[in-house]
Amino acid sequence: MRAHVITKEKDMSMKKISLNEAKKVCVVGLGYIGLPTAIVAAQAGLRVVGIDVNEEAVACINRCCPIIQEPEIVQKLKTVLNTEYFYATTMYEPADFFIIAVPTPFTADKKADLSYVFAAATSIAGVLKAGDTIILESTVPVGTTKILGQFLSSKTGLSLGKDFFVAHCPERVLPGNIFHELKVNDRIIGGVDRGSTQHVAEFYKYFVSGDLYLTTAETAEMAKLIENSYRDVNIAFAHQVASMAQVAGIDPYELIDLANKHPRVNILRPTSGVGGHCLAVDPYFLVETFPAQTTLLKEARAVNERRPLEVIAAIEQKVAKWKESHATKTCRVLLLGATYKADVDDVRESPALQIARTLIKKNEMEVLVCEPNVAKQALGPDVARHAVSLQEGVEAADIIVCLVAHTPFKSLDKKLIAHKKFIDFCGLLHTPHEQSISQEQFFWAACSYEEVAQREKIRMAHVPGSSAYENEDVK
Ligand code: SAJ
Repeated sequence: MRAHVITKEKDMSMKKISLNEAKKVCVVGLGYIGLPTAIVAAQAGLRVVGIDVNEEAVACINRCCPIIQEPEIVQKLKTVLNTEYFYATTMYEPADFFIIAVPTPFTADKKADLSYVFAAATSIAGVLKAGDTIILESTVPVGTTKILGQFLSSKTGLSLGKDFFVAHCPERVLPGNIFHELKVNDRIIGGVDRGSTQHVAEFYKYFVSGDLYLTTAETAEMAKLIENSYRDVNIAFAHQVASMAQVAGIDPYELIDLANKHPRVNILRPTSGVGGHCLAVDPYFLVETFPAQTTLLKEARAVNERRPLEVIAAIEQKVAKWKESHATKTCRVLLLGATYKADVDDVRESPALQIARTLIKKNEMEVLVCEPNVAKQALGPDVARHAVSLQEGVEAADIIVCLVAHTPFKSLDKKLIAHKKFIDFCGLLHTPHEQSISQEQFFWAACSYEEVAQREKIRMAHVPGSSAYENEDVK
């Protein structure tokens, strides 16, 4: 059955509604998704109440100093704050629509933690009335939306699908571009029944210019999970390509760029690991529900979780090699980047931060950390002590390790780095400015000629008839 699509008339300006006829919306969870969604809905003329259990976060929002960082969020919040269209509170209120955008992390044994979702549902049940609609935007295991509807029905005595409506509408915005993508990205809307799907489609018409794809709740839940799982598997492949390239003494970024010249190949980029609260979490929701059908997802997660350990081992190997010719000195290693990915300020589940913490704890080298997007206090006390500016770090470092490809790192001062050794784990140097780094300065990606020659000898030692094969000393 193909999803029904509602395509907005391209010239359709946002529905202008007068305040007294405007629908009221409670957005529960004022985080990376909830707060921008609340602001965009208020800007579209809906009466929005932002709800969060964190009193400090609520107070900060009402003072127009939100605790989440997203470009333009302060300016956009200012347009709706202290108007009839938006305020934040910890108290639930009756409304026509309730959007649940609370965290859905996983537990220590990698099971979905839905406690925040059902805590929100319990509070909503206290104010729910006939005619209301609940939209679950949090990423959840398949089947959760229907369970949520049944839970609310049992709590209120209202009839699901008749007295109130429930649908799942997964968010798919990229941190750093949320305000734009919230409005233009296509939406998948999956209700517990057709009526619920329609009610929610009507809601998103207020501010979504992208197409609205109507489907079932289970299909919408699963679409979100496979989107991020698809990405996680492809990144795992890129990381295994990088591991093979390291053994072969090949620059993984040049290798992948060349392979991607094929019109139907698009290998993603090896980095220091997969972080954030999406790709590192969502595949486990599928593994939990479909254990027999997710062996590939499990292995991809294992590859991506091993990546930071592989990076640490490679750094330690290069530092040991450096020490061979600097016996009396302590090697000073500058780590470039600590966030979970380039050009964000989010360190949640950050592989780069994990690498920094581990190297500092092992104390086999002097670790310096340069993270321009995050105040050093946010790196944690163990790492903050090692935080330096880019200039300080590059001047002091013996080896520079590229962990996160932040844009400011791409214009390293040629004079400053002329005699520095580099190890690149994020492709930072493999962009147009790479001419500033000489081939000899690559400490890892291309390996030294001698290392490659030695590998060649070992490899050929297993080829009968080759000269190396006859030469006993490499067997
Ligand atoms: N990464 C790589 N190599 C790559 C791409 C990414 O190692 O080629 C790493 C990043 O460094 C980062 C992690 O993967 O540590 C996740 O980065 P991301 O940009 O893939 O993911 P998020 O978490 O910032 O946003 C994703 C997006 N999903 C997809 O692109 C399919 C976004 O659209 C989702 O809304 C978001 O997850 C989410 O909320 O689920």
